[in-house]
Amino acid sequence: MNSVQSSQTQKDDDAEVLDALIVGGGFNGVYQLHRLRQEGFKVRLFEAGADLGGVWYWNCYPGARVDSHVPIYEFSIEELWRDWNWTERFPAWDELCRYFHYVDKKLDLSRDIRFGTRVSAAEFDEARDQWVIRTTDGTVVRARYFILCTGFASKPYIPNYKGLESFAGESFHTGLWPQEGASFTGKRVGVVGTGASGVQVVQEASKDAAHLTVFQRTPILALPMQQRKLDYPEIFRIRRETFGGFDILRDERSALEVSPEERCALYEKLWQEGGFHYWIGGFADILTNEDANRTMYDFWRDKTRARIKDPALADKLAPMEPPHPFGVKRPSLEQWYYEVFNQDNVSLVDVREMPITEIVPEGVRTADGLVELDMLVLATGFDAATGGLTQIDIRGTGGVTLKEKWTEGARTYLGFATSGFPNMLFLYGPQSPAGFSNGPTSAELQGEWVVDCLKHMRENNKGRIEATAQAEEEWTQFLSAIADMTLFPRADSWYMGANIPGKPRQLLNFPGVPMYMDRCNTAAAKDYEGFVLD
Ligand code: N01
Repeated sequence: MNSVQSSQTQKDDDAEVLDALIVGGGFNGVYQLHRLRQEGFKVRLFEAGADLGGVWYWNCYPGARVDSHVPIYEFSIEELWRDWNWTERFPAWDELCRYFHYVDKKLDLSRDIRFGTRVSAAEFDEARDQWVIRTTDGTVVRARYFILCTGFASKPYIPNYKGLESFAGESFHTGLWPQEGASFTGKRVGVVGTGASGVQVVQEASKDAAHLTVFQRTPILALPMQQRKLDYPEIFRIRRETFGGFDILRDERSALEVSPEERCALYEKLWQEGGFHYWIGGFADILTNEDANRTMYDFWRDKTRARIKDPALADKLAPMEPPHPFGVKRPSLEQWYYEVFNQDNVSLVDVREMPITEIVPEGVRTADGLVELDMLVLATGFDAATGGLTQIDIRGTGGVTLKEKWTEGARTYLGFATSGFPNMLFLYGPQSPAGFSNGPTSAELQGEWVVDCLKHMRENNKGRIEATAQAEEEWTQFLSAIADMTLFPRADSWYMGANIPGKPRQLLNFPGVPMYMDRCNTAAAKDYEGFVLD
């Protein structure tokens, strides 16, 4: 061992030893910190941002607001909801950040949080059954458990456009928006991408931009927001029992077994309820039967086209034939998105017809010519589900990195753990409900499972827990079989990993919170079946 290595080892040996180190200060990380501390564990949270909020800290672009309604989108801890009132049913990012401040104060979280601290690497020390965790500022800590709450969208995806760095104006990805803000007023603004982020930016930029150009590859099948009264305790009860952890119950019949009039009546009712009711509250076979799905697409299409004046634009935004089945790519919620395209200061570029060939200092060049811009917004999404984990240099037993292990696709057991990486648990990660579940619902349900697991380990004097390769293989095959029963593989979405060039195609989320939790709780009740405990 040379002197550099030996001083490194010395430093690691001297590092503070925690029961658990949590990475990420969004809903999952906050819940873990609160609950593990309550249970007497010595725990600390590292957050790369300067504040709490997770995605709500980073995605502070104009118009960013949650599209899961409150109070579904908050903690169900009575001490918290009793004294908190939202101003809007779908709160904006800044109100969500205020909510996190409120939670911080009530639960006294910050004393165990280090902000501005990005975890860059972690290595499992087999001799001690501990993780050695390093941050970009040189901090080293040791922890028995390494709990990753990095969220599904902490690694922005920026397309590899030729000349992107040469652009002379302002250029931002929605997930890395400047904290000090940026204004659209009087500028020629280009927005690439029409997912949930793109829809929200487009709506805001359309108000003040001198001109707004929307570069669309796939039309978003966006749904209207509406308002409604709140009954907190009843809503919290129902959300534990529904498919996506919301308070929306679906109609258990097939869309094809009812008359067209009855079908339309339900669709109209869901439409008027607003939010995700139209997506989640429909008939039982919408996501599995193409003919049933088509009835839902057609209703959406006709409603949406009626709002767009120019028939050529209507063909682009709400085509007569579906670009993919309805709801297998995440719908977004919108307020005046379709009316934006009736304005004189807005134009649409279909990048399937007119691909972006390069970015130049003056703007974006397509096959059709130059679109001059002062600001370029990349609403191009995230390396979802896996990117937040694999961007950290995590080395398990045998020195293999998580990124290497998942080269052919994510492999987990119960969406919590992966073999070869003992004592590492991740929440809202791949092969868990994550993207199919309301965030706070998952944070609490998955969160309690992790808390119980760590308590079980402590009570039974165990120091090491690891998923078996066999359990992981079975879970992966189980999820793949579920995917094959649905229409999800029919869209190129981040649900399938298909938004990132070269990323393996697989269903990255587990559909159905109750079935998922049932599996997790059953494994726990059988002394953590599928894991080896030492
Ligand atoms: O990202 P996305 P997002 N050239 O991946 C396009 C949550 N969220 O940030 O569809 C041209 O959905 C891409 O085109 P296509 C929510 O779960 C929630 O919008 O792949 N275009 C697509 O239009 C959401 O689902 C909220 O053909 C390119 C867009 O960029 C998730 O985060 C708000 C391109 C990316 O859409 C991600 O949403 C915001 C290229 N090279 C986000 N590459 C709320 O709660 C990509 N695109 C409201």
